[in-house]
Amino acid sequence: MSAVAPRLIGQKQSLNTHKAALMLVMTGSDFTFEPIDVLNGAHKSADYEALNPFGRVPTLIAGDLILRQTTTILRHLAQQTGQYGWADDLESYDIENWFGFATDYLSAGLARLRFINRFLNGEPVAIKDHYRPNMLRGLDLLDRHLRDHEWLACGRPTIAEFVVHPMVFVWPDAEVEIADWPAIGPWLDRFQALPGWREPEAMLLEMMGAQA
Ligand SMILES: N[C@@H](CCC(=O)N[C@@H](CS)C(=O)NCC(=O)O)C(=O)O
Repeated sequence: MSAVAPRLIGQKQSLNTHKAALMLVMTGSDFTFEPIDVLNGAHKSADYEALNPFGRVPTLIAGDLILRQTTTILRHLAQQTGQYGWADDLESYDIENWFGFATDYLSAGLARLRFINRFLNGEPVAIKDHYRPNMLRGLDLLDRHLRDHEWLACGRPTIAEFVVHPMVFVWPDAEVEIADWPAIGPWLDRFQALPGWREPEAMLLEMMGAQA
């Protein structure tokens, strides 16, 4: 890690920002949070795109290194801190399955419904109807895995949890009742019991206040 604390640029309601921020906090990493107003398009400004041409959040600046994808940030922090990472190639493949799962079933599922409900007043309903079956299938898959696994990959908490947990944690905004998937709630609780876990949005809001 560089001498200057890494800078996390992101947005307090962004689930990808939550993933990176939790990894920083739960590995005990020093960092500063720089909020950017995604809801008003600040992530498409020339200044931000000079840092991150993909025009999305988060971005982590660690010394000379600029990391522009959430999973890259998580991998980097796992390697830097020796926490929540993988021991060999097989373990890293195990973890990567869950990165794919999150893209396939949560980005195109629970996170989509949450976004529409939280930021677009629940409309268009047709889009929610389109994504709902994929969300339900994703929760079924997750529940099935967790019935006989304590953690997603490697038999211990890894960066797979940091990708998947923040996206499932927002289930109350996605018109589901998580108790319908009996193995998921206990896994949410297990992750939330790990040292340093905080409710991510409240934590970022608090950091914004403390830095203001
Ligand atoms: N592939 C990127 C995706 C990041 C992403 O989609 N971030 C959302 C917020 S959670 C965003 O920036 N949305 C703004 C937009 O799509 O314009 C990553 O994994 O970091």
